[in-house]
Amino acid sequence: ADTTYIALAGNPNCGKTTLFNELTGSNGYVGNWPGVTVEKKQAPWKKERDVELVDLPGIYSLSPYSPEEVVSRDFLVNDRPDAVVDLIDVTNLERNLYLTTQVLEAGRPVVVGLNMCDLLKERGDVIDAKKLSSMLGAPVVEVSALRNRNLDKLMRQAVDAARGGVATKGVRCFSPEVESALQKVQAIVGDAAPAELARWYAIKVFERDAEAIEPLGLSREQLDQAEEVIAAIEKSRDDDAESIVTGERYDWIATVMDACVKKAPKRLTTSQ
Ligand code: GDP
Ligand code: K
Ligand code: MG
Repeated sequence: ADTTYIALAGNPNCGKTTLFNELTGSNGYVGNWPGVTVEKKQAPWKKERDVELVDLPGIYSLSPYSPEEVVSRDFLVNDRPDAVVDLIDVTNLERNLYLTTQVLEAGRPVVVGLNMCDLLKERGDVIDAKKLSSMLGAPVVEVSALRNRNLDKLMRQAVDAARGGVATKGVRCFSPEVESALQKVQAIVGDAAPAELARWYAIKVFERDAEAIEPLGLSREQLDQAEEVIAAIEKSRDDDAESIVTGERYDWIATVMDACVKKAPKRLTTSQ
């Protein structure tokens, strides 16, 4: 049978190495990603040897500002794993979701693992995983990599998603004004971008991410038309396009936090 490739993505310290070692028995191939001194780890899932896990570098974003970010997005967008497990440290949910909103746009089937759920219990915080799943448009599995909880379930869902081959859509996290600009840019890019990556590339063009859009080989005319759309919204917002995108992602994440997280009431402690 063909090998099924599943990438593990997540912020630094979200527990990716713990998960990778637990799933693979940790005796996999370790080397560097081509051209950079960023560690690459790859090994089969110990329960199904034809499922290959690729541990991506820990990152906060898929922008091009560090070798780790470039390696991760090149792998997602160009090498195209069959599915992605996006691992989230649930005790830092708000910060971790920033990367998640971008991973969901990369045109691959995504399953979200909510890691460190054992710590959540201690704190008394409650996450509505069903609601979170519906807002993200992707399956969400509550796990603990350290305590080996629900890891088979996470992998089962990832393998199913990989073999189903249906790319996750990406969330509608932008305001109507920005959304309409993105639609215009997407139309300008047209079939220069593969269908599964149409939205990904529309956002990258909007952000003027030259490195990301280079493979599209857009014409001068297409770039000028896009620039007109981008400049108009920058003028109306008095902000640059990249900051607008970042700001709206965080605004959307705030609504997700409101809808999905119930904090434990703060206990008053008395000193004695
Ligand atoms: P990475 O940077 O994403 O590779 O994260 P690591 O796997 O190195 O984990 C970071 C820290 O979180 C380590 O101290 C792990 O033991 C701890 N950790 C990982 N998963 C869990 C979990 O499910 N629960 C708890 N409580 N700690 C975890
Ligand atoms: K670490
Ligand atoms: Mg690690």
